[in-house]
Amino acid sequence: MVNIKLYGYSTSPYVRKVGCCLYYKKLPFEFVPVNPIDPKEIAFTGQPQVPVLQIGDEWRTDSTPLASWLDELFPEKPLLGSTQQERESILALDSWVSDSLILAGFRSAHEGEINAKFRHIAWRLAAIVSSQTPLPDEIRNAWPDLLKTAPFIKHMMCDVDSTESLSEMQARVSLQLIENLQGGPFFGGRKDPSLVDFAIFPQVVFNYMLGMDQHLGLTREPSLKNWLDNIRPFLPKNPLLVPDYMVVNALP
Ligand SMILES: N[C@@H](CCC(=O)N[C@@H](CS)C(=O)NCC(=O)O)C(=O)O
Repeated sequence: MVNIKLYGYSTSPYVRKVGCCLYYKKLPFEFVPVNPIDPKEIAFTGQPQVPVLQIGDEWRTDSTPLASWLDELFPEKPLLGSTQQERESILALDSWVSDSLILAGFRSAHEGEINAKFRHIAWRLAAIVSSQTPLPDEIRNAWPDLLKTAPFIKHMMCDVDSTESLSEMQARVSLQLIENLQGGPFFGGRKDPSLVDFAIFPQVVFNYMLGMDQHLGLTREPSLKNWLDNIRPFLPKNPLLVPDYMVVNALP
């Protein structure tokens, strides 16, 4: 079996997405934690973005093209379906995940008021990063402000539709999440999991499992609760690329 390494930080939704794709395909891989402040672990790539996936001697970036690369090399359990039509509808939903679901998460980090809850989440994120790439105390302490000023998050904000408020966006995303399930059992009404499920899953459970949200809001909606039950058998108990001791809430 060829050597597979996934470089990244577990606080990145895109890194977790690729991790879940690898788990689904049952491909053994090494997760190499990257320090987001000083990403020396990926210096060999000459660029700062994670995830980086290395298969044998070749490395590539960008989660969706990475999923496509995995399908080319390991066609069993396809992430992008088996026909051109399936591929197109999976890619359309995957774009929604990036442009709406994930973007809304970054937007709340960027626009959210720096109150006690915001600091709690930010410091917890810093603790998660530090558990794998130790950070100096002053950096951990400054994490709430660093989230506000991170250049890549600022850059992502260029894609936000400023005529829609953050709370309107969050409400829209929650409704579209249910719509896009299309009755399940997997996203897009598919009978098998796809890239879309693995882009969504680690995003919607992360804050709950890592102790940043008290409730897993998702499970209040019966169709999403069913989906969670459908997808879980395809993944390990902790597919979030964090050490087990950082997981404080198991899924119900
Ligand atoms: N389109 C990329 C986005 C990846 C991305 O935005 N990664 C962020 C972490 S969540 C990153 O590496 N930011 C640091 C930087 O760009 O300097 C993907 O799908 O993989």
